[in-house]
Amino acid sequence: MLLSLAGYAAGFAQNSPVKKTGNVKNVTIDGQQISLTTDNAWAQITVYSPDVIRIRMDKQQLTPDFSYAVIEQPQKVKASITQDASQISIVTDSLKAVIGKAPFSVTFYTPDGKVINQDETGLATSWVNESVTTYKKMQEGERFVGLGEKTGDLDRRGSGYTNWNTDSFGYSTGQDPIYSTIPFYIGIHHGLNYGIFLDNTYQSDFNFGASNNRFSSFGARGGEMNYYFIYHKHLADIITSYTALTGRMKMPPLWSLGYQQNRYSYYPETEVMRIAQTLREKQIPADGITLDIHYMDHYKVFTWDKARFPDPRKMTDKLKEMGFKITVIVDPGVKVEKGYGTYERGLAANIFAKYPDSTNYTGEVWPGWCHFPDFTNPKARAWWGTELKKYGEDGVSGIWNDMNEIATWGQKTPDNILYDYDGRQASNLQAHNVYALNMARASYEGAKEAFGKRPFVLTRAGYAGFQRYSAMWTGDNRAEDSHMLLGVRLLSSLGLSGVAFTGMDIGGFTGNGTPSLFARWVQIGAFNPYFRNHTAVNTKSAEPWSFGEEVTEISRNYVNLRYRLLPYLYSTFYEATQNGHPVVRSLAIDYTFDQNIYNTLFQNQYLFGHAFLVAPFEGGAQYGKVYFPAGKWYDLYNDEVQTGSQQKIIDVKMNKLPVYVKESSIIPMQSLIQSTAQQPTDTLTIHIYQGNANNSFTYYEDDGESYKYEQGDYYKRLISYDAAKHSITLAKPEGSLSSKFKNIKLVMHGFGGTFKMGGKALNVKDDFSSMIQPISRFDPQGSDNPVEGAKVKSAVIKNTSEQITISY
Ligand code: MIG
Repeated sequence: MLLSLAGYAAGFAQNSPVKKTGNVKNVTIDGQQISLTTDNAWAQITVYSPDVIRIRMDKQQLTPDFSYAVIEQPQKVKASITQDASQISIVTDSLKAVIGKAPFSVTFYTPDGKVINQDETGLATSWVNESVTTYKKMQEGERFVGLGEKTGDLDRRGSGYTNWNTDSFGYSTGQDPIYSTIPFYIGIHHGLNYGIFLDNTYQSDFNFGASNNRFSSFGARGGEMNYYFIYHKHLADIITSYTALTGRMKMPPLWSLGYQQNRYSYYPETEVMRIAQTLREKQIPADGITLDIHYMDHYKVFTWDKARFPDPRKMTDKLKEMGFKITVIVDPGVKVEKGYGTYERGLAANIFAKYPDSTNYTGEVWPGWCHFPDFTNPKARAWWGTELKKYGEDGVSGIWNDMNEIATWGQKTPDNILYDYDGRQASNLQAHNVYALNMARASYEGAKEAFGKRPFVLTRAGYAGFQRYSAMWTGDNRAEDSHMLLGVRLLSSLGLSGVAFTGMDIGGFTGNGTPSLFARWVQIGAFNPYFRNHTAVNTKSAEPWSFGEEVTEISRNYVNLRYRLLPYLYSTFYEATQNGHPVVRSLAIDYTFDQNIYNTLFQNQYLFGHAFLVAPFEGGAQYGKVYFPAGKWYDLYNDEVQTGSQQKIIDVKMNKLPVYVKESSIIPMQSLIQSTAQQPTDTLTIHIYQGNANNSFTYYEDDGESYKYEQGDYYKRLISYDAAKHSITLAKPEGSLSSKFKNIKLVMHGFGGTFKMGGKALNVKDDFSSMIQPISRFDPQGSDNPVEGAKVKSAVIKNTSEQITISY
């Protein structure tokens, strides 16, 4: 009986359409790398760093390694790799991995032996035709966050997702997939967290307990099983390791952090000028105007419609004088049209994606029938860069990459389109998800050359690693409350997935929003990394003033705050260039093991940088529930203190976004300017909030437009708050640049008593601080309302380049 059952099982396994890895046969250990074969597979396990282990497997011999995402080589590390008859064990300073031999299965442990992550041994890794999947045992209470631009909840437990870059006009709040692919997620359980990055560009699928209660899994429809396992005690460090693998953004041009005005589309030139003038007249600070597809001659990329824009250079010059930079949209489709320069040069350079019979693939999109540059071909990327020179001459400052999923009418790019894949040849099945990454790369590299300054680059689609080249916005959202809140979660999730520079269409792309929705959205936008107002072609006007006087005033209030916060924001971006941490910080980063933050009531809350807790609510909300994580929190508007680890119901008004400042925060601000082309006054105001936690902030300045900072041309200063020692220290500045601020005004929130500087009494006065004045004169109680703000202590000191120590 037993025998026949076993025989049946063996027979089943033999004929099964599911091919398992099976048992380990041969093992070779070579330094930090293990190569092995199993019944059905070849595998390679590499210790990448003490915290990162890479696993590659295929049902054929592994082919030479190549990745568009990973730019880091394995570090030389101390790792002990040993084996016996039943297992191989790998021990580094930070983790331990055990590879079971019969059958092949992987378990990751902490150094003290707790299971972080383990294969579901009965399933492990297997193939169904060309699809490969790794199954992990679902841990008790396990949560999952990240995976990039994915709809749904912060905690992805119970859901499954697909990565296949898709043009998703007016997507629903649960739609999947949408535009981009970042196959990286973070698992959280029992006070532990780990990251898994599946570097496979084919359509990939993730299952976090959807339709099953046994496993979480990740896999792809072709190619290798190729994943990086990352373990750290703190979630933030997982993001640092992930972005060490896939790269980090460079400093953005300062102007791109200002407010950007857009619609589909502003034309002709007089309309663009009217928008620019109105922003200045209404004193809504702004730095950018974006031109959508109607600036082109019949949607032909790299052309201008001469009737609408007779002299682009003259226009961009005039706008520059007014403090505006122009970003133009580019679509990948190049119209097939004799005599059209870009098309002719593309043909001559032979850089378009092809069918297997060597004819160029033709798909239909805005300009009509088009060929598509094969951005996976280095020649095509260089060619695109040459085409971009024209925009440099025209005085363009930003490139907005749209439709790069690729989007075509019909939405079905054929499987058999062939791509160069940097000399390796790949079908559309393998190359589709990296098309946009390579377009963003071509735009970034080309524009960097052509503009002679840091370009601003924006993309709609992408693959892991695109953060090296481009910011991302979340595409065609809807002018609805649920979309505004979904957008916040999309930015949070992108942040968890290594993308710091993100934004959404403020106000909503499709449909017409209400004034209260717009007001709330602009408030949230002021606390988003990329801050752009946009709306679709057939909607009502959606500039702030289109919603009436009150919304105009609310918008101005928050855009003003944004501009005064630029020193804080720019420094926060600097941090992103150093450690990959996002600007929109999901609460899962700093409060990973606090179960309340995953409550769907609170999942839209986030930190903007380290200091501001933003609590987004619907436009028309009258009240809302806020969760305050551990610590002490100051109301941004009046310094009222909330103690953490509790929820509170608060009143919500249209003119006021609930924002709280974390205790011990250090927030540098500047005087109000109308654009970054204007200089603020020479006093930097540093707000410091009394607290019981230590804190530090790296203040950073550079010229805001060149790459000279890479040669040390910056001004950087560590500001530390030592709660136990009762001191605030501004370390000696680093870098060869001097600060544009000659004075520092210290504004101390929540402090009493006396202050000393360098041992001597510091002259501190009682002062009143108001970061923002949200009470509008349209508020029914407006006139009765006292001006909002807080009693603080302040002192103005010289910004010397010696260490400055303040004690209290
Ligand atoms: O087929 O260029 O997501 O922001 O305004 C639509 C026109 C093409 C889609 C982008 C949107 C842009 C629009 N584009």
